[in-house]
Amino acid sequence: MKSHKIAVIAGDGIGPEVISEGVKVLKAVSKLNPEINFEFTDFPWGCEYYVKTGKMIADDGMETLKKFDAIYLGAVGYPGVPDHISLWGLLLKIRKGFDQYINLRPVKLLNGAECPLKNVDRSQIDMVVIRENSEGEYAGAGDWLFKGKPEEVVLQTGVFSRKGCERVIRYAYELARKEGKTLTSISKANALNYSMVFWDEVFEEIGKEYPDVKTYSYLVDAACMFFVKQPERFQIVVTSNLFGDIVTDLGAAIAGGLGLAAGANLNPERTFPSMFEPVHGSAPDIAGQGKANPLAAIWSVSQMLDFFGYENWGKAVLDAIEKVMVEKKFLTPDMGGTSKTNEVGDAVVKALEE
Ligand code: GGG
Repeated sequence: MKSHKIAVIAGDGIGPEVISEGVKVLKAVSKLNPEINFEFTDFPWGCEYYVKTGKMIADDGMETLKKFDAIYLGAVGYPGVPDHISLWGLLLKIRKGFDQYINLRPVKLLNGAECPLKNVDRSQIDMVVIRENSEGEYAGAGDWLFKGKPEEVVLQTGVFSRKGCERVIRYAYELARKEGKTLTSISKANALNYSMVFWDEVFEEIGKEYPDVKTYSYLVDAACMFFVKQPERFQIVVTSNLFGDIVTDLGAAIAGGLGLAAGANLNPERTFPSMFEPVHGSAPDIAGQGKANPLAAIWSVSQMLDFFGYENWGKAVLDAIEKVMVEKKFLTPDMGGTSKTNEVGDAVVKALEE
């Protein structure tokens, strides 16, 4: 029997509500296949912990997390704690500290999901966005000069290293080759005349090693338009940290909403644990009311199963999500239903068992 140690950081707001449904699904997978076992350890880190201790994560938190096979994270952010403190203190600290340089975000319109777009072939909204997850505009490089003075200047530097660009772009080419899909790079080289010119050059250079992969390159503004007007143009997408964050929210909007947007933060070399999380934040306005949609958190469990090599179970979980959505008996209010978070989780488990 193979046992996987999962560190659970439910975090803030709706995080604990959605994460407990994902844990429920993992336990169901283990029950259905006793060859797979998960050991869960909960950690209380997040904004409440910050309010009590002045830290988002314990001093030895990263050392502790290193011993796990995966991290399952809910959400960070709560009123009273500035967002940049909560993001940098936990989420970005883990992504960077564990070199999770791939952020894999599927944009796939499942059957049963609402799509706001008219006249599109639903089956054509099926892409995977690979967001560079370790540097770019999220490198934390910058300065705040002459604070409070009339000549005040703030700098936020985008960091694009050769190593950082090459590894994410190569990962994207490999995935496109493996899946026999097209690869689209999203950048903005006309305006960002250093970083994005470099990105485009690396994309082209690496492309020479993959003559079998059909490629496209879009400016981010044009890409946003095509996400909405012709999403069928995109299959595998690779882009920078900031653009990836933005286009995947747009992707969520065309694929059923943020309640269905899942994300995996991968360290492909497996030197460090990878982290799985719903894309959405802590939604404090609905926290504690059982209204939160757990499907994004459950979809990220499917990604975790894929990463562990249990692709058949990853697919089974995704199929179970889709079944629940098609049946429409157990859905949260954001999807037009009246069910509670835990009822949707129970319905996914039931669909998985059928
Ligand atoms: N589910 C994790 C979470 O709370 N995400 C909120 C967020 O703002 N994330 C920014 C990012 O993914 O870079």
